Amino acid sequence: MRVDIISIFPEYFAPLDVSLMGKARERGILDIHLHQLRDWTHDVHKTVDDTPYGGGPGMVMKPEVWGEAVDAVIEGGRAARGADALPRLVVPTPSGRPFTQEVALEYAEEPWLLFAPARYEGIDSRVVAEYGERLRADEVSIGDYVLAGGEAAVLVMVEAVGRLLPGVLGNARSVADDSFAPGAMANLLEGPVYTKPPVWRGHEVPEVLLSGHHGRIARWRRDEALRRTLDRRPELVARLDRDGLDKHDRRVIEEFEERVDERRPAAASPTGFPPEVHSAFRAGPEDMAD
Ligand code: JAH
Repeated sequence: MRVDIISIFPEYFAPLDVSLMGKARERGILDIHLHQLRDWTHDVHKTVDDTPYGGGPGMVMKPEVWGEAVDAVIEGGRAARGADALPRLVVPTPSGRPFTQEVALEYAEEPWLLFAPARYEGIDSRVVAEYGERLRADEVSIGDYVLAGGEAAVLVMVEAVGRLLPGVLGNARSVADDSFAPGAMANLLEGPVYTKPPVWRGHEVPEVLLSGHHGRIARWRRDEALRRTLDRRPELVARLDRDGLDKHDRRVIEEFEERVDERRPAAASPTGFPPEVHSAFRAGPEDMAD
């Protein structure tokens, strides 16, 4: 996969030389090209921003500079990848569509991504309007908080996508098991994990994990994943596919709700839905040991 990044802080991306992403680049799986946006300015001050139309605080990034930069990077990529090649343009912004594991999997299928992280109050909106007519242009958010610029969001996305590329993770670890990966554990957080020693500072590893009983271990892990998700992300449980829940899952959910009633008597249902909604969670695979 080719990745181009245009930024006024290309040095911000030094972490992409390290660890898994560094290895993927060495091995040619990830072909990252960094560009200094100011290279496409024409004035002595290398100006990239101007005051916002309509007034208000802060500055907005000028469309002409971004337009020349994106055009040039597309031409450069085409010289390497063919005259018909077009990148998918990704602009991080707090007002974007959520970047989720689903989006990461979609981007991992793309041969060429072009990231355009902004500073100040963002890029003149005509830039995404223009490229939206010429290629797929996405405004995406990695979470509901405001950064000082889009660079950190690009680092997050390149790592989330890069680790999904064939050959980046060892065969020992499957991306199918990830929290938020489609499959059996879809929409469940991963539960706790342990390694040696079996007792550390008086804290014991749960007995079942030492039992060697693979069916019971799989069942316990699913129970812990469900309990953790109910506690930390109840809205994910409310969205669970009913066909993915078995009788045992339903018992775990009921027991959790009873304990919530003890601890927080005034608390609403942790899923945010009334009890009758939970009766919708009926029937499902019975393929795990009780
Ligand atoms: C802030 C340009 N979703 C996280 C996120 C993404 C981008 C930005 N902030 C937060 C941002 C300032 C300027 C982009």
